[in-house]
Amino acid sequence: MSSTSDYQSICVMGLGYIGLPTASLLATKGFKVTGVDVSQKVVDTINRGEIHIVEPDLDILVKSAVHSGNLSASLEPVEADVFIIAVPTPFKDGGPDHISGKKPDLSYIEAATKKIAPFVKPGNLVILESTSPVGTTDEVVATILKSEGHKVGEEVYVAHCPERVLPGRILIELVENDRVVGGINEASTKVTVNFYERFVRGAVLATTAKTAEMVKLTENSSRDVQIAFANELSMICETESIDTWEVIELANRHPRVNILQPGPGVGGHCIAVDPWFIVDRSPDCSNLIRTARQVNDAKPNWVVERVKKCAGKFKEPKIACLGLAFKADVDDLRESPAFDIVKQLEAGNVGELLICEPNIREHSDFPLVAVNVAVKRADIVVLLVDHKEFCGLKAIDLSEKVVVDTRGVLK
Ligand code: SAJ
Repeated sequence: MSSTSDYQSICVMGLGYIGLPTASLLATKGFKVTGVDVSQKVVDTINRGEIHIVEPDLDILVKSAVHSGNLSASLEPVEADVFIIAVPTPFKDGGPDHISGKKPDLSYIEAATKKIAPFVKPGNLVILESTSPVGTTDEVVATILKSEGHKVGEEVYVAHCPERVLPGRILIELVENDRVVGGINEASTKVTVNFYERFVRGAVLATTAKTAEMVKLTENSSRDVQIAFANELSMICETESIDTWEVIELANRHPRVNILQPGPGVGGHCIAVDPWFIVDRSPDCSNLIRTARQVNDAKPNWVVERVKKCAGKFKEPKIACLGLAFKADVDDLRESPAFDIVKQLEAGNVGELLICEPNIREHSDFPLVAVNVAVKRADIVVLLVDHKEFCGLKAIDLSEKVVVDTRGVLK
């Protein structure tokens, strides 16, 4: 076993948008990394040096990590110096609860912790990177490890270090961003700070596990509230026939105003999810955070109503829907407002839908059409995602069309 300042082997639980980039980065920095995933397909893909998600430069990194012999994927954990848990924290099934909204599902964290428990040895470090409700590192991870006989805090160190990387810039931000590290005790914090300082160029900031959990939820809730402001503004401006993007651009010329951009809603597995973790634990003090979530969640329906209104002017409307992903230049459809809008238009038989998503090859629910074909055939062009392929559309291509531009890029 290496000493805590010389950890060499890493076991990363979960090979998704955070786990895979983290595992491959560590492997290219010389650590011996085993990435663990529940999907045989994911494991096989990575062991071939290929990837199953879209993220700039990740393909090159994974290929070189696997070919160097420092990264391999597996269905089962192995013994290691450091265990990093990077599994999803979605909602529980069953829909919104009338008091708090939605309840976090911690079963993936529980399962990953139980799975590594037999492989953990004295001197090891267990890090939870998954975004988690306040208390999870202690109440779930440390508690499970204790129940499996580990002397947590004395012999086995446990900490939370929330991931903060932006999809589309993951490989840059994994290294450059400051990191917040909170151990379940001071020894755990210290060991974890030392570990991250070996590969992070940003500052590694020490705090407690609970504070680190709250910091992460605060970051995403703050962004959600600010986007809700922009989305509310866009609905107000529409009723006044004012261009929202011009309003925001001009207002942002004030030295102390910095409004974000409206869109078709807020998607992804982070900003649309994490604020509910705060509301769930503190329902009586989180009115603003809850309301922002509701404003952003209501925006797709507002877009659908606008498209329906436009479609009502045509006998057999053909509607180009540009984009399904939750944001620009990614292939991720999770919690995507664009996807939700297209589904609603389909269910409402609003017209013939010509759906474009240049970042995925095919989708089991819809046939996908090339953007030039869709725009040419369409009466109505609904821009849902500001993918680079759409931003280049020329005014001449759209001159005869009714345009619903939810991102303000087709000026
Ligand atoms: N959006 C807008 N208007 C804006 C900015 C974003 O409508 O002005 C929408 C996007 O289109 C998208 C959603 O918000 O649907 C979220 O996109 P995003 O780019 O704001 O954030 P994510 O979900 O890709 O990543 C966020 C980041 N958090 C913050 O910026 C505070 C990232 O740093 C986190 O690591 C990530 O959540 C996470 O995993 O928690």
